[in-house]
Amino acid sequence: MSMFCYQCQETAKNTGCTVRGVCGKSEEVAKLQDLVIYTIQGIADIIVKGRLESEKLTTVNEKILNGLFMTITNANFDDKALEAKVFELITLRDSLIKEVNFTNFHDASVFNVQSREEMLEKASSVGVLATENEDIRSLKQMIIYGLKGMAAYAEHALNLGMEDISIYAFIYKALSLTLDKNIDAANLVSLTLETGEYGVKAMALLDKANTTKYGNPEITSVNIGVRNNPAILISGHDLVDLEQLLEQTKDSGVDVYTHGEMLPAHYYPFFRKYNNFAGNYGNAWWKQLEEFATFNGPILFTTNCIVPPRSEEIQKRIFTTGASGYPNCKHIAPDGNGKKDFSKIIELAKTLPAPVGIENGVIIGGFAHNQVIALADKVVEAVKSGAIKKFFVMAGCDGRMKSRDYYTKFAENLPKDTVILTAGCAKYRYNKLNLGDINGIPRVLDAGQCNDSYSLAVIALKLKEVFGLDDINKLPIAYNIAWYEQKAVIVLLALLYLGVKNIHLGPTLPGFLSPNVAKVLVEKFGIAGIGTVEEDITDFMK
Ligand code: SF4
Ligand code: SF3
Repeated sequence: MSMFCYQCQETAKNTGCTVRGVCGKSEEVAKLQDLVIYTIQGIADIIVKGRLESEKLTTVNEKILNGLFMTITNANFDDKALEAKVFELITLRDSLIKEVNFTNFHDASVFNVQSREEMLEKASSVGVLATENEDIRSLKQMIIYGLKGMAAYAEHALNLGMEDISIYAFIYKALSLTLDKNIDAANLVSLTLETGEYGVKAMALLDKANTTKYGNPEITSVNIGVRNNPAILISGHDLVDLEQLLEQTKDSGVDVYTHGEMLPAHYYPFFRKYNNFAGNYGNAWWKQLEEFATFNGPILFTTNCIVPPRSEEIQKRIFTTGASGYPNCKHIAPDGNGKKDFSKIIELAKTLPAPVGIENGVIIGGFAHNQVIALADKVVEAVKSGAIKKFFVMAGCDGRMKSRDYYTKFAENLPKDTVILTAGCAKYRYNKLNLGDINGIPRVLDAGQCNDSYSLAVIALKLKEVFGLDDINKLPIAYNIAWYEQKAVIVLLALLYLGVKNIHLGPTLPGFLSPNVAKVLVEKFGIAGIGTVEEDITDFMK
């Protein structure tokens, strides 16, 4: 076996990618990512055992978040960037060692490598399969995947100047425990729930950072057609990158369109002041190969999800920034003040034709917590009168598996007196269907990006309060969540921490769940997979 990765929903045979990732990740990249994680675990162990205080570790905190983020599915395929990351982390680690006064270091805190070859060799013995017991491996990896998602959200918040030191301290504690060979399953189960608790904190922090800077999302119609100007497509989740791109393009004659998870940026009042902010182009990440061909202009990836481009022509138009990366694509790093120079992208855009339209019309969104709570009277009234029988939380990710047609059919076949609450790129499975409204409330309420699943939890907690219930599970809300990558893992753990039961998770249950760990999730939390649309709707509506 040359590599092993089972962190995402599309893992080969739902057991693990062992030769090459279904995502396109090479063996080399998979191993370098394993080593990034191992080095980060070693740093965390030094911090915890050396009792170093997270608030004094500004650079370390930032570099750890970024390193974890680089290993999220479809974020970074750039072997050179990952190799450089390992060297950077080792240098950082060695300087931390000098600050502590204990000596019995874990191998992860002291191993050394001088070259790519040595990195690959080291990675072979420290990856996922280094933990032999499959239940312990399953729990440790679930925690690490949750931490990757948490780190992504914390990095976006940090880019907006907001942080919560307790999140960093937790990340270090949890990573250090994942190195512990003697930790038992019971302790790992409680650490999993604690990961969910900090997941809520990270999402709340990011929500605060986004809304403080950009205002509260409001009901918005987003154009999905095109204009006649040359244009740049911005993908991923980082709103600061979008702000900088809009500032730098505002008088250039170049339009900016959002793609994938950047769509919800249109819901923030702040971005509407830019006349060149033209609309949203395309769908969820996995359709990018065809959509980038017709877009014509440059594409800026701020985070996942990148699909390896098939033609050199498209590859030349792809730029990356932040934790994302792709070999031979220009990566734009910030200067010392966090400012990114996008002039190369803008210059390239000016030489290329305007996008070819692939759709027409609008998408309605902007139903984050503040907007929904503003409509609370209407919503409560509709529930009390029986006009709304049930809400379906269908947040999460989209993906390329054929079986995800389920979510479109599920949305189409839901009774007309139900409302879908969504967030994340999962929405593209049904956000262009004409599902109508209930007394003026649209039947698909999009809160935003995957991290805005936090909004859905806030809405649920508000409804619980309004209806005077003692248990969130007594609300007429069902959870049918689609997952793909590790941000969905932290969203799931956050929901479990908040006490939400009977979540259905699909299109397949995670391959990283061992049979025993899956059993715990089923018995303790009522987690279930999906069946047929008809059976599931009947079951949910009972
Ligand atoms: Fe396979 Fe997913 Fe890992 Fe890629 S990220 S190698 S598809 S499990
Ligand atoms: Fe989508 Fe990649 Fe997860 Fe942020 S863009 S939800 S998959």
